[in-house]
Amino acid sequence: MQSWLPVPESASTLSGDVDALYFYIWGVTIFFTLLISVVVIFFVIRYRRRNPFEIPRPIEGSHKLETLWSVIPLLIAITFFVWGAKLYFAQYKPAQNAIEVYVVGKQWMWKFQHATGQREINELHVPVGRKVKLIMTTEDVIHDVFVPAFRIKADVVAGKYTTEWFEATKPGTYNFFCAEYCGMNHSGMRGYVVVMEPTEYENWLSGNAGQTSPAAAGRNLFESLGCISCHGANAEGGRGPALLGVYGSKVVLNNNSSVTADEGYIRESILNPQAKLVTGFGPIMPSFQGQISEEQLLDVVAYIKSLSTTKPEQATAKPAPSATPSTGAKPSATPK
Ligand code: HEC
Ligand SMILES: [Cu+2]
Repeated sequence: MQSWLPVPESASTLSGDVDALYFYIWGVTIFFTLLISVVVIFFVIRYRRRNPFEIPRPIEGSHKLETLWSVIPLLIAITFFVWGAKLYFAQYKPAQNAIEVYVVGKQWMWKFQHATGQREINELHVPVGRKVKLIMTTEDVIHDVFVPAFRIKADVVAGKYTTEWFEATKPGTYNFFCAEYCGMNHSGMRGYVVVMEPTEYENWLSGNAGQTSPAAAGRNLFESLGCISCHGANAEGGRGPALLGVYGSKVVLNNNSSVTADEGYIRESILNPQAKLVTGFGPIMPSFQGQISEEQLLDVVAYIKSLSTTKPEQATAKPAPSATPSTGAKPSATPK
């Protein structure tokens, strides 16, 4: 869209479609506002009382007319709905083959972590022309990730993961806002998405290497929290189910229903293991609620995801050998 239009810059595969729908609704609204205003003014003049003794003749109703002016607006409203629903589904369908970025909001900053280990605060570097999937949560109150130039906006809610994706179409630096009032410094809870050419992005990634990937950090936690005693390859008697390949698979539960093991399911399995029991296993897993921060939880989830090696993205996020001590796992703002 051109800059003379009253919309923010447009820089994602979605933004053109969102604007088109927006201007369609806008156009229809203006058309009918003008039409009705003109007709009202015309009737006021045309049917004005011409002498003080005039008594207006009542007009009989017309079913034909009534039907017409009910059905036409209905059809128009349905076009809004169908078009809007189409866009909604396009945006909320999970992205395939996306670069995954973990996002944790807290009063009052945004923390990002890339699958390759880079951590950033209030700044997110992504390549142009690739889908980027954000897996988001919060350490405290509700926040909301809003990137006007990409036309994406989604709440981040305590106790669960929400996801959204975008594909940037133009290199540049775009505003990133918290769009849910979250306390005193809400207005300062903002940052930038830096969209780079693919080669530039590769340089950025390699220039910021040397940090523990979420999967590697998660592997360390998996050991230090004792998960490995029940879920390890050599856990005695297989006290817990093997986690290899569990991500993305269908898990059969002890009530014979089944769930797809996505990030949300793995999260729940750790914080509230009794909520969904895997068939054939007893309720012996302790809850880790309160023992693990949101960031650590994302690391463990990333580790368990890395145990399914079917997806190309996960190859880069392979856990480091546990003998190598991890360094630099603390979040740090990335120098530009
Ligand atoms: C005392 C043994 C024990 C410990 C310790 C333990 N688990 Fe479990 N875990 C189980 C059992 C048993 C199940 C299956 C029953 C259930 O769903 O709760 C399970 C289920 C799971 C599942 C769901 C697996 C599936 O196939 O759907 C995940 C994920 C998981 N655990 C992760 C962890 C993580 C991460 C830790 C460490 C923070 C951990 N567990 C610690 C015993 C354990
Ligand atoms: Cu906020």
